[in-house]
Amino acid sequence: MTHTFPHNFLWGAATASYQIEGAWDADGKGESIWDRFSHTPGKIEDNSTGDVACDHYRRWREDVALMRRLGLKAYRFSTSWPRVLPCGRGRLEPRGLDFYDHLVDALCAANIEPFLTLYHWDLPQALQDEGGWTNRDVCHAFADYAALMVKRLGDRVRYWTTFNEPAVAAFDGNLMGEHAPGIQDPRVAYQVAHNLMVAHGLAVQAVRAARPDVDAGIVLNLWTSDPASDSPADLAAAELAWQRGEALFLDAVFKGYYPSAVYDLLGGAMPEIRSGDMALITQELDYVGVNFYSRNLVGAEGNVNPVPGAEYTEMGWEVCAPALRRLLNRINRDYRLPPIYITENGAAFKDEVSADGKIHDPRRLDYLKNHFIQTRLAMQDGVDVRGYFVWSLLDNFEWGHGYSKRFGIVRVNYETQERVVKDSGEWYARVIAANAVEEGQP
Ligand code: IFM
Repeated sequence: MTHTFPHNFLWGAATASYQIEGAWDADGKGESIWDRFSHTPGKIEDNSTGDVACDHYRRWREDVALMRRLGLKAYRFSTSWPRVLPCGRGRLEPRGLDFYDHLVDALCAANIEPFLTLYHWDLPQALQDEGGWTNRDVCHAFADYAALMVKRLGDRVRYWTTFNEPAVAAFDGNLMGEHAPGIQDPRVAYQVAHNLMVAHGLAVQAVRAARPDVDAGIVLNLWTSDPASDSPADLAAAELAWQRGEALFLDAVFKGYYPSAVYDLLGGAMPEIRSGDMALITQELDYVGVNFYSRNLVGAEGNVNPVPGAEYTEMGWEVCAPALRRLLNRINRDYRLPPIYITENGAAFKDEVSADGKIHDPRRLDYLKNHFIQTRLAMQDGVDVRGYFVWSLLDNFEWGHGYSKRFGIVRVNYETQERVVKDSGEWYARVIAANAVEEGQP
């Protein structure tokens, strides 16, 4: 069976600045919290850093040529705040801004729609030193940075995402301490979560004030919480997990309040919410990005893990494509949403380079194929999905896991920086060319 997509469906691939750029201190770039964190011994699984990563800062021309060869219609990337504003505010580094300017020009010349994210976790360290996202001044600094970027690039970049995955920035970084800045404090984490929302609202306003003609949105990472059984206890546990996790950000952005389950959880430890904050947070958006990887199977006794018989990726995440269709239908039912883009979806598997020099990665190919199909089915259910970005264009620095997890549809040899398109990448190019996915064999 063939699943054909609408003619203007935006097929793309995604990356993020710290994960691919390298050049961590080149051309006047300031230190980010991820530079500081990865340079701290013991923080990254394989003791690596993003100092060089995929050397994209120097190889961007080659990378855009690769995107063109794959036929990508869009490229989602993030800009590094400290590359442009080394201290987060004040002195501008023109070489940093020029880098993004040239990248955007090259994308436009290649007919690839730039889809820009302003914050994919690399906060300037200078701002962390002022309290990071717990400090409301940082929210205003972010809005100023957003305005600066949109003034320079808004004539060519239509899509402006404020934040990538605020949940991960807030909780992995400030509750679990597994991401930069490595804090483990629930009070800090929830204040960061709220302040990220405030910064989102301020940035949307700043982007619109600078250029009313661009599209503004946010990207959320969403997992379904599927009940382990139909028992009332499991159903309630699954719903509670959804309310405390996903609904925390969805309700704030699209309804203008936090779920009561979050108030129940935190009680007197709720973050400081100033008058007017919730109205600020719930700005009309032009799109919402959904990053989807897996689901949680939730029971009253805890999560079911591993799920018997299920397949898992190298991240330890269950492969469950039908959950994506359920997720899209649920958010479509519960919220008045703008158009949706799947802004990330993909899988880390152990890749091997075969004797023929190729990377045969059937599991990644199948993963993508099944998620494309589930998305198309959700669209037929009535969900307005406009595009899809595979995570990731390139193998890259997978945060606390370093280079040990490979998500790319293009392999990166970190010794030589050679790029080799994997089978999944070649297949994706065919999907884009056909604007359709064939069920069954590739
Ligand atoms: O690599 C990350 C990305 O930066 C944000 N979303 C999830 C990906 C895989 O973990």
